[in-house]
Amino acid sequence: MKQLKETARKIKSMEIRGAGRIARAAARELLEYSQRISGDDIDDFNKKMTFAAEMLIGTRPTAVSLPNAIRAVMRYKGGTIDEARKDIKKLAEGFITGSENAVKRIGEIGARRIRDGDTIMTHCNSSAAISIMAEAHAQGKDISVIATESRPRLQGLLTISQLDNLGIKTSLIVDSAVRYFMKEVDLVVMGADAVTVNGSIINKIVTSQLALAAHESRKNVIIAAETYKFSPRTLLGELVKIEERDSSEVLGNEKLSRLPYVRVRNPAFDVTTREFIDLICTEVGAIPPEMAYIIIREFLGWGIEELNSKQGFY
Ligand code: RUB
Repeated sequence: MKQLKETARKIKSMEIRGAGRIARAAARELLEYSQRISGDDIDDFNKKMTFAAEMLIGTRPTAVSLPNAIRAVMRYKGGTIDEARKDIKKLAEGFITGSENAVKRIGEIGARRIRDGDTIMTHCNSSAAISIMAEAHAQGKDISVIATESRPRLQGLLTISQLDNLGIKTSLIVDSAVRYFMKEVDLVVMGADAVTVNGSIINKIVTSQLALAAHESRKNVIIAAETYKFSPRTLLGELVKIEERDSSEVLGNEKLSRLPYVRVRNPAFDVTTREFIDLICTEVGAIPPEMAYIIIREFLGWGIEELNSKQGFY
């Protein structure tokens, strides 16, 4: 329980962050938790697994990769605890390896869209988006990157240090400079926390402004997103919840307490509609956003019947 709570805390506080990493951490935690459950009553074991799954799902509401990963593991079967543990291990390890391979494959597919000499703009810190840039660079293409700071948590600093380690020339800009620099950009590459059935993508706040500025300048926007970032529940008409984080991330609590009439709003993500997205690069291919439904149906294995049955974890 202590380790389960600690993993949940790390995801909530963003010590573990980025939609892919969150998903892999949750799958790993469920696997390890299943090994630690004591007793020999399978019903009790299942109840404890459900409790753990719910605790992890509650940590961050926007990254759909999290419930998708948890659901992939919670599909386990087994009449005994031993069988259940074995199945959980297989499913969790399968998810983690599949996820790591997906990020690599997205790099290979996405790099084909990058030409020698391109300047790429990116936002926040996305492993899938960086995989594309890293692969293009590894292929010998001379690329440079303009990376946003990504207020308020400054994930852009992670991006510039990862790109720097790879030897990729990078400029850091404040978020509000995205339109100013758009004229120097050849294409935009960003990640996603969620993709909806109608092909909208949800990613770090500012993504939609950046995509709008790119659209205005006729620059292509490529979204790097593994298939488990697609949201099955949007098939039922649900909207992806946008996480609003603590105001202290924007302005320290101390400053705020001196301004009693001020309220700070801190949405962590925003929605970019499909008309501003050229391509979603997944591990099963580069698709137009209009094809999101096919991914949910064919590759995530979700049917409307199963969703309606309200079984499992969403
Ligand atoms: C991270 C973020 C990333 C996506 C995709 O937000 O918006 O672009 O999660 O990342 P936060 P990846 O820092 O709030 O988690 O491609 O690594 O899954």
